[in-house]
Amino acid sequence: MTLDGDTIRSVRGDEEDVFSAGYICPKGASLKALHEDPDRLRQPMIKRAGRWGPASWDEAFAEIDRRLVPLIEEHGPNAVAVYLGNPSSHNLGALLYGRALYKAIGTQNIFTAGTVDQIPKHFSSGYLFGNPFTIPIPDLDRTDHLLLLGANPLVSNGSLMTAPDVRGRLKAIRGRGGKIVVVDPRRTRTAEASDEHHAIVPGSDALLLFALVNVILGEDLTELGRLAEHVTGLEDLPALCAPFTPDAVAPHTGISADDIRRMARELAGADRAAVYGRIGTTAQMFGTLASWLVDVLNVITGNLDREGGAMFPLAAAGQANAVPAPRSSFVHGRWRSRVRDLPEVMGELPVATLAEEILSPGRDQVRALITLGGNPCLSTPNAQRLAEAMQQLDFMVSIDVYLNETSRHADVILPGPEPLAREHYDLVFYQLAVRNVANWTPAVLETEVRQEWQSLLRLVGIVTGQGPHCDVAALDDLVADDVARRGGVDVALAAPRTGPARLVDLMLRAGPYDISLADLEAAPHGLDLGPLRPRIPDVLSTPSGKIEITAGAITVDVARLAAELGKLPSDQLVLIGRRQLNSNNSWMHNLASLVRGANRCTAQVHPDDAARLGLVDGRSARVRSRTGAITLPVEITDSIRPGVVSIPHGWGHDVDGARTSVATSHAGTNSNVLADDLLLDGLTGTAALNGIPIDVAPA
Ligand SMILES: Nc1nc2c(c(=O)[nH]1)N[C@H]1C(S)=C(S)[C@@H](COP(=O)(O)OP(=O)(O)OC[C@H]3O[C@@H](n4cnc5c(=O)[nH]c(N)nc54)[C@H](O)[C@@H]3O)O[C@H]1N2
Ligand SMILES: Nc1nc2c(c(=O)[nH]1)N[C@H]1C(S)=C(S)[C@@H](COP(=O)(O)OP(=O)(O)OC[C@H]3O[C@@H](n4cnc5c(=O)[nH]c(N)nc54)[C@H](O)[C@@H]3O)O[C@H]1N2
Ligand SMILES: [Mo]
Repeated sequence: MTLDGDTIRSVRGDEEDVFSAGYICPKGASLKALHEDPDRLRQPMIKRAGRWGPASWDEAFAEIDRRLVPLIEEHGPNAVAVYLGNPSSHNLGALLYGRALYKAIGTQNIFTAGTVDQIPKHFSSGYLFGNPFTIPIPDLDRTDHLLLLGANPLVSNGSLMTAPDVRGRLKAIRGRGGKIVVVDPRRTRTAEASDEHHAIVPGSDALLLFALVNVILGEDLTELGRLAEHVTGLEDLPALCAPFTPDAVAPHTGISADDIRRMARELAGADRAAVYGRIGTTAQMFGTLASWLVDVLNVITGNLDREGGAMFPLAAAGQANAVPAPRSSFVHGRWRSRVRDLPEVMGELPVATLAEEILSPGRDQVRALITLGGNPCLSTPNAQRLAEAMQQLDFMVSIDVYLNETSRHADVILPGPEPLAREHYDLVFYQLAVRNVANWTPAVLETEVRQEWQSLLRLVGIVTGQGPHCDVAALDDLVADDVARRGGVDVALAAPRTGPARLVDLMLRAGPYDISLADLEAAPHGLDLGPLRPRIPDVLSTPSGKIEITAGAITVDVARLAAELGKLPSDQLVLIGRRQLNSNNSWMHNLASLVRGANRCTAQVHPDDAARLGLVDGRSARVRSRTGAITLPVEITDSIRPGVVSIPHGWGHDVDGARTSVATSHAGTNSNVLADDLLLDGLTGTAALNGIPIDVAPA
């Protein structure tokens, strides 16, 4: 940041940064525009008699105290639901203090963006390795063979694979003679930059992956290497994969049996290979099985936990598996959603069922909602119904930086500071990074906006009966004591720091490297802690202490997958999503630099489908699913598999009452009106946002 007082002159990447080497994405470069955006909220808002007005912080908290506390007293804690959105995992305040709030409320109704995203991967990791955050990450910089499914990291920049400049890192794989294979219904930018692309039928990844396992076992290509003594349950694998031969799955996946056999042989034959799946493999009907099979392949080819394979990062702070944990079984379903009986996973309930929890009367009905950095009215399935449900709430608070599609339903909005006005440490994403690094970023701008951690603690005070003028510093001390106790360090070591800086300091001191926050402050370009290192067996904490490769909690769903083989391949049109470089889910569309140019919110259709349906490029189509219908421009392209339509999510900003002037004039259409809240991954209830049956006709 080049600053002139509090005016930002320029934003560019830090060439000396140990991880990014100066690479930044267009959204990072837009932080100046975010800073200057007049629509961004800088003070709390209260809605009275349907009209919004600015409020002081004291007024806003008094209003929350007046309306939320009686509701909890009368109806109990489960009457309050919390929705945690994606920005809350990129935000130190929300990450470190959000938990204190929902623990203080004591509600089981915690809904998250994770349940439209990666929960299946946590579930499979929890049962395979013992901890849901023990997630193997492709060792991008050393692998020779990368099989990517349902991921477009050239656009998304890598997810469950934190890696700046993915393009450069993928180029390097090919530069050293390696191979990249992409499995995606669409020929994405990543597919264009790969050696081989297979346009798979949406939702059929688990079938393909099982067939790859089938070939590797059948042709005796299994090579466990040093993993052999650390795996249990392998003997059940042949029977599980028996039905899924290449010939059986070929008509359902759209990939020929010969190609499948060749893919399996090349994967098994590569010196160092990694299999990686992302949202196209998790947010779908067989998300958990696909997530599991990705790692089954990594194990049976001997690539798990080996250099150039799929490895376990060791972050400097917050990594749950940093020290050997007592052996115990991962558990899920400790409670279930009231209306649809869906299981919690990691304490989170599927957001696909939030609307009916609000709309269905009875004990524990959701009457109040707190959103924390989330926009579920654009991001979650059957979005129209959720918006209608929000109208029925007795009270709603949004902790959010805009008055937008979701927060317009709130009664009180509490803004947070922009990224430049808060300190940052990437607590979550270093745990998923392709290299072990640590970096502390101090706030570069002052702000009048209260820090989110302070607002969250004030809410803790309110829901615990201490009132809106509770002692925030004392509550912060309690949180710090808890963090210190769990990390086994003395809280006094971090004095006189307070807030997130104290917690990060304590977590670093409790962490696996001999560093504290002062070391990071002395290294403004970051600390490089080296390439990923093998971590088995210490990283495993299952009951057996081994990789439980055929854990029953996962394989129970195999029969449902096998039933797919008995169905005739269908010619039903299906919808999938796509990410766009200049979008950030739903929320950066209010920055002119990121929405310039042609309308990106188009329905991509294959020329054959367009001809059959009478669709014309650039003209409007009506797209209909069980849950709703939208109208948007058609983009005819042979980059999409016939029978598949792709629409990006996060658009549809032309709603009444939002205060996002730029986004409203580049509105696009909300694809999640079409996403069906009844289509879920069988084990976790994660929404199947890919593979939704639709009809398309000229509008
Ligand atoms: N069809 C379809 N739907 C999808 C997906 C898909 O692939 N296809 N992807 C899913 C995925 S992976 C995800 S993660 C979800 C995301 O779903 P959400 O997390 O619900 O949506 P976002 O757009 O990330 O939410 C951004 C919200 O946070 C606010 N915000 C931004 N910065 C801050 C901040 O610093 N503090 C606070 N308090 N608020 C802030 C924004 O104003 C906005 O309201 O979408 C999901 N929805
Ligand atoms: N620029 C930008 N970057 C982002 C985001 C953003 O909104 N914009 N969002 C961030 C978030 S929250 C996340 S979770 C990550 C997601 O990161 P990625 O998963 O890499 O993101 P996508 O681009 O949605 O890639 C998913 C791919 O899956 C394909 N696909 C759809 N259905 C199927 C299927 O059934 N099988 C297979 N094999 N493929 C399928 C789609 O065509 C698409 O190319 O991106 C993050 N990065
Ligand atoms: Mo996500």
